[in-house]
Amino acid sequence: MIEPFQITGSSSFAARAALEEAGAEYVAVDVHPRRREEAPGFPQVAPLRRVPAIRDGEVVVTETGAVLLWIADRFPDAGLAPAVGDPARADPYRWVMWTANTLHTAWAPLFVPELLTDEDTAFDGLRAKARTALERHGDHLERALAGREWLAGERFSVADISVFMLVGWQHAIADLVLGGPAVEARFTRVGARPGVTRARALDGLDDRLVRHDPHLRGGKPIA
Ligand SMILES: N[C@@H](CCC(=O)N[C@@H](CS)C(=O)NCC(=O)O)C(=O)O
Repeated sequence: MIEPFQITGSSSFAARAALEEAGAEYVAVDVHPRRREEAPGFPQVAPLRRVPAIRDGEVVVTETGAVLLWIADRFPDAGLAPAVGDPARADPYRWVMWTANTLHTAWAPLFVPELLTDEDTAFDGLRAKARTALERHGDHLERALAGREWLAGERFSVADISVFMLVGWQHAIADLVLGGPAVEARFTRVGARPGVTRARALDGLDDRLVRHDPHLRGGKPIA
């Protein structure tokens, strides 16, 4: 049985959305964000204590991009990425890696500047830099998506899931908009997919990916 370790409303949303899109059977293990040691098996599966992480028998996968590509390969009939060896697979590789190393990391100075400096007088400067970077990344996405329905080639793939999540986080920040009409249209298109819709409901997120049950982040009330 596949066990995704998750904190509802966090990066683990992408893993859950991919599992739902794949029609996978799984048992989610809730990790409490402030008591991560308590989730059975989590310290062994995720030495850095980060979500998402997946255990499937002897197989362990961490890192959102790796988890997404692994789910695509584990459930080939779901068509969440072109087959290994298909030239069309280059697009999901490219976008999953870009979201992992660029778009995901760009959020950190905005959400958690305290991880980057102890000088709280520097927080506003870091946040301003992050906004500029995110707007630039949004413009890159807008150009890439212009005239195409999905991010990678002609069809939906796991790359669309990670971008959906990372674009959706903008709704937690006032006056921040990534990209333009093409990014927005694709956000709506991905959000309407049945598996993504189920994952949103399970994580307590609305259609803008805004969380309505912060007290349930670890799947249980946070003390
Ligand atoms: N590079 C990792 C980052 C994952 C990540 O930052 N997860 C957050 C939740 S959104 C987390 O668990 N952070 C705890 C920490 O970094 O100590 C990935 O892409 O999976």
